[in-house]
Amino acid sequence: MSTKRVLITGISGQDGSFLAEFLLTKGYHVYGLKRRTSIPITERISSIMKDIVLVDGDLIDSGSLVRAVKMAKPDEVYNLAAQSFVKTSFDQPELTGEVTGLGVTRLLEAVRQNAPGARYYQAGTSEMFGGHPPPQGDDTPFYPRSPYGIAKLYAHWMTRNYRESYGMYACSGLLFNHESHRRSPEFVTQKIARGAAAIKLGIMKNITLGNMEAKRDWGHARDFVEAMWLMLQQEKPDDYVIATGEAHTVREFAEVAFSHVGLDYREHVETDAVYMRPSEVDYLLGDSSKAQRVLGWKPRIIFRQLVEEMVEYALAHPELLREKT
Ligand code: NAP
Ligand code: F7E
Repeated sequence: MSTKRVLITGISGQDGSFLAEFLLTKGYHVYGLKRRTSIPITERISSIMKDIVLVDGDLIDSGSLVRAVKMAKPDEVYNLAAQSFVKTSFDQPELTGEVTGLGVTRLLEAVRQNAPGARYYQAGTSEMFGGHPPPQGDDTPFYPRSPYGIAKLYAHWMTRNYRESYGMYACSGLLFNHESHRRSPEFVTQKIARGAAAIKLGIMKNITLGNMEAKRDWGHARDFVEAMWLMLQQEKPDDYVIATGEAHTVREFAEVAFSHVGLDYREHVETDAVYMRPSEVDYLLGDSSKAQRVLGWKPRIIFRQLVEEMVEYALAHPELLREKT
């Protein structure tokens, strides 16, 4: 068992909660950065609260990051905090740049000055490839299509720059979409999974979506957080694409989710331009062959199993099914 110490930003989010659970099983002392909210958002980490230490802080507040790094004295830092919803990044581009972009520089600087030997993971994204045709792999040029993708690209280059300038062990994971029953309700997979369950249970009649032809390479968050950890266990720091290598349309996701509960999605899914984006990323399909070769990582859960797991969870938790997204 490890006696390492880790600081996870975004511990209350989907990935942060899975990563914290995973690192606890490996014996890590887990510290999590948690921003202040008027009611605590700790739903995803309620089962591990007694095993972790939460430190108040925010990516827009340098002092709080320095304090968190000094408290945690980390061997590893995983920066998962972000304004992570692409649609919101068009409505709040400045906030997105501040948190998702500049926040990374604040954290890198806090680590460089206070825990320079710590290994650092940056949550990069397939949105950085954005408009480049598939498949997107480690050598694909970047072409972000949203303020979110652009903020993440800045963060990615800052991470590389700290590696090259200061010799920090800093890695970017270029992760394609990954989902789970812990996904926030506004993302399309959760909206569909909960929608299908709610309609099946008679709670709702229809759901309304935007672009149903967009293609995504959807994996499972539990698989993907293991890849983050593997990146920090190598001899040398590097960046890696993480993806399943299988893409499906939003329409196909709806088809599988609704048919799993015996319904025809065509009778229950409407579309409305309000859910369209000013510029769309049409087709993401990742090539993770480098990660498979070097890290020995490969996805265990792929499309159909993921969809069915999300729908089953929603069916078993009707209390979650009244949120409008
Ligand atoms: P998520 O569920 O939205 O979690 C984001 C986390 O960041 C939450 O804990 C949130 O806190 C925290 N946060 C937001 N603003 C903050 C701020 N100003 N200061 C400190 N913390 C802040 O996202 P996720 O799906 O777990 O994704 C984890 C990371 O991977 C993100 O950086 C995301 O952009 C990136 N990523 C995700 C995917 C994906 O498909 N899931 C793919 C590629 C990259 P609250 O709980 O208080 O809101
Ligand atoms: O959209 C389309 C939408 O919001 C997926 C984040 O984790 O992955 C995620 O970003 C697709 C898009 O995820 C609705 O236009 C149709 O084409 O679930 P999403 P995303 O934008 O791919 C990347 C890798 C990240 O890094 C991000 O942090 O679905 N779509 N109708 C819709 N999307 C939403 N949200 N809602 C709809 O009604």
